[in-house]
Amino acid sequence: MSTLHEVAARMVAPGRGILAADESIRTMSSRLEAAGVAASETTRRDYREMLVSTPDLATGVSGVILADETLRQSTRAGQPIPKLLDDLGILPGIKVDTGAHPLAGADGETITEGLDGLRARLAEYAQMGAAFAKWRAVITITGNTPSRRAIAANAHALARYARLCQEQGIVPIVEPEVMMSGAHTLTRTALVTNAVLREVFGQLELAGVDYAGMVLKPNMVVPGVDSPRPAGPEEVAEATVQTLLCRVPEQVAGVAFLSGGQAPAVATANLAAMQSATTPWPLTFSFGRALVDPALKARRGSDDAWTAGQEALAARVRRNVEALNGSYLPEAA
Ligand code: 5MM
Repeated sequence: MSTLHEVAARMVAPGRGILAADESIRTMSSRLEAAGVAASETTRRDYREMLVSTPDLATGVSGVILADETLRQSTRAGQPIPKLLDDLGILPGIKVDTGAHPLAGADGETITEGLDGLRARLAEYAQMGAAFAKWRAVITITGNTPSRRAIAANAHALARYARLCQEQGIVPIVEPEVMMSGAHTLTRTALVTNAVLREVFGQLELAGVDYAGMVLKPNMVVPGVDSPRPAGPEEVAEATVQTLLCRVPEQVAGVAFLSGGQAPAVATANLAAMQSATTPWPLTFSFGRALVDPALKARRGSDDAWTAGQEALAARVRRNVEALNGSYLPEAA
């Protein structure tokens, strides 16, 4: 088994998922400010250090996706953050895209950038201890989007990124996110997700990506956030699994869902409902907001609340592990 296969299998090992703590400097700063913390390189580091040093994090978290800034930072005690994760038995990962930018001539659609110079950046990240990487494509649903062109351009970029990662010995997380914003139905999300995954796997195939050495990070198939007809966990699970079974090759190492703005308990309930399906790949979590929002609120920027922040994160991780192992009981959303 190659190292790529081993790392990918570790990322989606039974009963564990991934913590997405890779907010860009801009997003992280605005989230800290919203929690009453003045944003700076130091406060962003302190917040990330709080998350990754949560006691027993490794029992439910196989890997943490970091932003470039965090990968280069050390804890207050002077230990490099990727080394801390490695010592804890958690794989350090790195977000390598440089964000979604307007796609020329398109109606508000975006193309995710970051391919220029990526080979050299990946080589440096590997030296710094990154075991896996992440690239997120953003697909929006409106009356006239997504366009075939936006889907094709983003799928092509994801495939070039993924092949470059594997060339450099890094496992790619391939994240095509169909956004929840809008009033569209669950059926429309299913159709769009199906079309996006079809194009993404077509491009991954063309690029010669080794499926057993990658992890897919898709959206769950949910109705738009403003849809008049919300869907419960059973309906979401059924639509999500059926869509994935249509399009995701069985060799893919695993599927780790993003939370996409769902309330933490809703994302966990949906994940739990999927576990009874028979799929060729493990289904786990790679949540950002659904894991860290309670921790950010609990901490509110005070050092005294460091423990409260860690307890809030640990509680969400525990619930998601219960979702994976079949012992999850519904919570108040
Ligand atoms: C943690 O946020 C990630 C980076 O976002 P920005 O570059 O926009 O700051 C983001 O890619 C995240 O990993 C995914 O969207 C999944 O997070 P959610 O909150 O949707 O689970």
